[in-house]
Amino acid sequence: MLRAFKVIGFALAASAIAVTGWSVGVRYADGGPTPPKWETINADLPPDRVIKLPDNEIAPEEMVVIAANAGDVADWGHGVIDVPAAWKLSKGKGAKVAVLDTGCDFGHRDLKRVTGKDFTGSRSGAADVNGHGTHCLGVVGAAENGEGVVGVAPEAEMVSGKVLGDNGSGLSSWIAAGIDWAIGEKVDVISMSLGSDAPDQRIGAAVERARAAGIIVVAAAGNSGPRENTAGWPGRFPGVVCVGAIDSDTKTAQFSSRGAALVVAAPGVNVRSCYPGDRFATMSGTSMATPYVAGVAALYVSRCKEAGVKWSAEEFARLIQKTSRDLAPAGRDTATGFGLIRPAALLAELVPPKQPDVPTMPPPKDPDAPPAVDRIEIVPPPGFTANGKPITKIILELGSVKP
Ligand SMILES: [Ca+2]
Repeated sequence: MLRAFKVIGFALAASAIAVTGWSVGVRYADGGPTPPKWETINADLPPDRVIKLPDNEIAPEEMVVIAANAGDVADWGHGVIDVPAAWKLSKGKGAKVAVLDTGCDFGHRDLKRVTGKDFTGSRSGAADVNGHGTHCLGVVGAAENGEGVVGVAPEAEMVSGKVLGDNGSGLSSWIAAGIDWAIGEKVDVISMSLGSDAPDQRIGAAVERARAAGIIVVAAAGNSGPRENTAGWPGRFPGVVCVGAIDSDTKTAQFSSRGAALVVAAPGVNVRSCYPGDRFATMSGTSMATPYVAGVAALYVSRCKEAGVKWSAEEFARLIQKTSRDLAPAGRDTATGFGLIRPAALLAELVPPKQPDVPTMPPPKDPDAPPAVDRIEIVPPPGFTANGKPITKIILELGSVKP
């Protein structure tokens, strides 16, 4: 039996498209997780530039124009979970992440280092014509290159497995093949912003192989909330870090799927990231929260490798539990798992505990031991006398005088 998988995101119909010289926005009629709003960014736009929407079911909520001189724009989520604090310890160098999605805009200014492979037989090969994959890759690790946006792990290596077709759907066999490819690529982290409401054996077995290979597998809870027990697979497979979405007020997104499998929550509403055509867009979904956590996993692996600390998916899960900021209701819950991920606190756990600075104490004195003697001979200046006698040599013996 073949089962189709769908990208987790919002398919929205455009109600208005407008372009001005200084702001660009695309508004959609049917809502989404928050009221659509205009993103106004100072941009040197030719006034007649038209931003075309990709013709597929996963549409961005807004196209975003980022000024060429804006530097690396960090999205709101970076602030809420304090990614910059984590960057003091790691930016992902030495870690490798596979994003299994709709492919990548390899020409995107922020994703030039990504390589990829197509498992869908698409006419466009491994390239992303959908937008979803490019967006997720940008969240994981858009380059810190002085322009565009910046991802959570901007120095991590990234590979893109195109396991979903250009319409955002894929067969489970493609997804399983992508997982196996990622294992062969020796990645440290696999990020899957895709899901199904039933477990698929092909994918489940591939996830098991990835876990056996020591890979941290991160997957979206889904966008079927707020009803309980809506989280899907592969997020519900054992050992997978199942991710829910919060908004900029750290409230659980309405759409975020709920379930006992939830492990952690991350920013997933109006997330700004890369988009095909060397563009940028905001999108919402547990799809966006998932690469946030995959990016943190990359920082974790990178930091471990650098510090010579052993790392594992189990230890990563343990650190999530220990360091995440609990969100209401108290304790682990079905909306946010252990709470909001806190990368800096998580990485800080890796530093081996410092040994207290105990001064080196001399061994206790042995009263029967002969006194230590330090002997110093000093030649006095000519004509030096003591008690009227000329002195040619002064001998100091230290420690030899008994009281
Ligand atoms: Ca950038």
